[in-house]
Amino acid sequence: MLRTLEGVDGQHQEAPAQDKIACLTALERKVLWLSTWMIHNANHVRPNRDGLKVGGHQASSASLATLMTALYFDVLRPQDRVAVKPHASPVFHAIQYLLGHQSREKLERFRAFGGAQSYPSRTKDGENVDFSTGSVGLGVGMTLFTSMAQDYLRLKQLVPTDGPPGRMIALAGDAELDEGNIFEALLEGWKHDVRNLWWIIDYNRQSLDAVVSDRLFGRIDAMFEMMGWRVVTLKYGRLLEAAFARPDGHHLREWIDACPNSLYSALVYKGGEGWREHLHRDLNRYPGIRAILDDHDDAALQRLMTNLAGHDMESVLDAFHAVADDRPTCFIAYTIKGYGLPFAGHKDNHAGLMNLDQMASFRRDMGVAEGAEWDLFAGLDLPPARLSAFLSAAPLARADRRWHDAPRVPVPPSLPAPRGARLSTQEAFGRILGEIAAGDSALADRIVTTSPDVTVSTNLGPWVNRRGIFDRADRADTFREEKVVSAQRWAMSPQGQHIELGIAESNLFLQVAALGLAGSLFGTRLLPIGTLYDPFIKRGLDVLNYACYQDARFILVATPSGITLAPEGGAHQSIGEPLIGLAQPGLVSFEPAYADELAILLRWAFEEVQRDDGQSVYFRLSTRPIEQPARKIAAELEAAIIAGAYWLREPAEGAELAIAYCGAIAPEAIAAHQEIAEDVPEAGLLAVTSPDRLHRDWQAARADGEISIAERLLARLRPDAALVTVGDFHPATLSWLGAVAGNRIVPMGVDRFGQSGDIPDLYQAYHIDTGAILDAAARACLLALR
Ligand SMILES: Cc1ncc(C[n+]2csc(CCOP(=O)(O)OP(=O)(O)O)c2C)c(N)n1
Ligand SMILES: [Mg+2]
Repeated sequence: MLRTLEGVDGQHQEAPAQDKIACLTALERKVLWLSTWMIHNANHVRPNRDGLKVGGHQASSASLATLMTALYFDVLRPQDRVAVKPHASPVFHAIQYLLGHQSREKLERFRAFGGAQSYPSRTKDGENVDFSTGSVGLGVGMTLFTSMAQDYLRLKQLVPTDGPPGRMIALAGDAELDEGNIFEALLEGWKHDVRNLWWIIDYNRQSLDAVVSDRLFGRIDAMFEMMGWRVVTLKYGRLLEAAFARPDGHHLREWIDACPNSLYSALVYKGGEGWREHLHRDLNRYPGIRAILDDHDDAALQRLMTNLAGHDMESVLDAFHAVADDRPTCFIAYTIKGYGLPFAGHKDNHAGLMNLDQMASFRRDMGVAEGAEWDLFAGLDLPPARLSAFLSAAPLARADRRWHDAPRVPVPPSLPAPRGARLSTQEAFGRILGEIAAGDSALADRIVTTSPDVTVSTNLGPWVNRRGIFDRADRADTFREEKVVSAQRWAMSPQGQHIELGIAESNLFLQVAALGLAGSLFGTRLLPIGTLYDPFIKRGLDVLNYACYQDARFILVATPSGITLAPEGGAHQSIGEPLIGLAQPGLVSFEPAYADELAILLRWAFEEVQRDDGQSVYFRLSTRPIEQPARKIAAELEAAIIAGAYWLREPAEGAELAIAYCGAIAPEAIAAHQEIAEDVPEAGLLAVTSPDRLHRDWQAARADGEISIAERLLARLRPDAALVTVGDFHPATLSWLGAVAGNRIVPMGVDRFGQSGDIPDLYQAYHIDTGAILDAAARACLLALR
């Protein structure tokens, strides 16, 4: 329902100069044309080789043409960062083209291989994209966590603070607000007193399938206000406001305010005649309304009735320029989906494309001659020189590069491997980070940790105790002040290096993504480490994918994991996560068994996340303390640990059996191997630290016609030797090893979950204990002998 919401609480600036309005209005027309044409060209002009619809969103783009024109050509400053509604990508590309930052060729290849992307992408479109978008809701949340990252850097003086901070801006579809992650972010932002954040909601009251619920949206402004935000509603444009000011005009306002979203949309589609019929029926008793109807022909009446503020350049500029402080601000901008296009307001317009006839008449209206479709200023009623001068004066046109090159953070040649006869990898992680925290290296200063309420239980305690918790304000540790004994020191200050989040894994992944882009966005690298329980990776999986897709760099520590967490119980067990680690592009995963391996891998990870062609790194760690090998690791072994596998017990040349294990199950594999060695002394024991690295290397080597690491390792075995693979994960994680050299594979692992118990009981129940490994090996060997 077009009900009236609370308006802006700041004062309006002086009306912007008429010249500016004239230029922006002309450019808005061009943006609408180019975005519409770009989609039309891709669907109807470019040859189609596979018969698939190319698509693009003409209606969703038209909805944002005014708001984005105002932002990009006038309001944005170089330090501002924007997440664009994914399906307004054509508008974004058109604007970059007008600013001279995008080529015509890429526009002509919109949605083609190597062309401008369907949804703005940092990795494919490059430099001008601040945040990738695509999965609705995530770009919006991303701006909030990037604002926190900006605060983190500025409060520590890690970036220059002489200039004003950037505003983190999201252009959101109204139906994006159905995504829960937005509200998770909103609550977290309130806790952290987030600033410099604008969420601009394209309130066209339509989603993909439907018209947005009137009742629901009526609550949205109250929700933002409850979280301390300013809500600015851009509802009626200048024409409508003028009509409301006429005699009886308030009846027209009340009529529109009470008009259900669905009826308003339908009438927008029907046009002047439809409005006239309804207004005549409902308001004919008011002479003032009759006068308004008489003064407007059908076209003028349509223009009047669709004059919402989100399409009124002056209203938009006034609203944006009126906000001068850093309070987070939500702009609810009333718009029309498909504004200016023939299917405006039609409920089925989301994926609708203009047909050839519609395009021909739109082209005539726009005054664009055939062959002049890509011209910057064709069909506009201002001289090209004036528009060109206006464009080059826009802050974003004058800006240098939008991405920063940030110097790398030096990483020491080795990290201290924790000592101890029995250790878990989780404890080792805590102790390694604790040691780093105690030193004063550059590395220590740039690490920032974050966790969704599992800081202590993932062993970040030693780090946090030394480096403190981040907050915009100094806050004492009350328990400590009251002399209540606790192992945790939780004082908060701007100097703290741990960001404590509430329980929401989506937020964790957005936060590490934002911190992991700090180098590019703000010019100073941070090395984020996020910790969580392994099973809850799935809770934030799309967000993890989103973070990787835009090549944010971070380290993930997932612990506890598997069924090895034992008494902790079934609901917290994880099975398929190593397969996620294997399959997720942009993320390399490790599951080491020993503390010395972890020290090597963590050091490598700090380098890897900083390499130009590097990736983020996921460690799957365990809470199970296991006996540690007494060894000194030579360079060759170190390289093998990083590459993904090494022979813990080397097989004799031509051995007929080997066991390959990964992670905390090492003791069972070692015990089984020892027993087997009594009968088959030449049998080998392969320690796998990363199924993922091994697999990728195998794929790459096959493509390049080279010999893979796994192939070289397995070459020690007889060609038809049996290979038993085992880990506390789904058996498919390692079963592919059977295809490397054609070994007879016996993949062991976990494919059910839900029981609690101690490790002996659980390993036995799920058939990954020593006895089960022995049985598998015996069966495999018998088969071999037959
Ligand atoms: C997570 C996710 N689910 C579904 C989609 C498919 N999708 C793309 S746009 C859209 C509707 C969005 O409506 P709204 O945000 O109001 O945008 P409008 O086109 O109206 O501006 C949907 C469901 C998506 N991109 N991401
Ligand atoms: Mg919408």
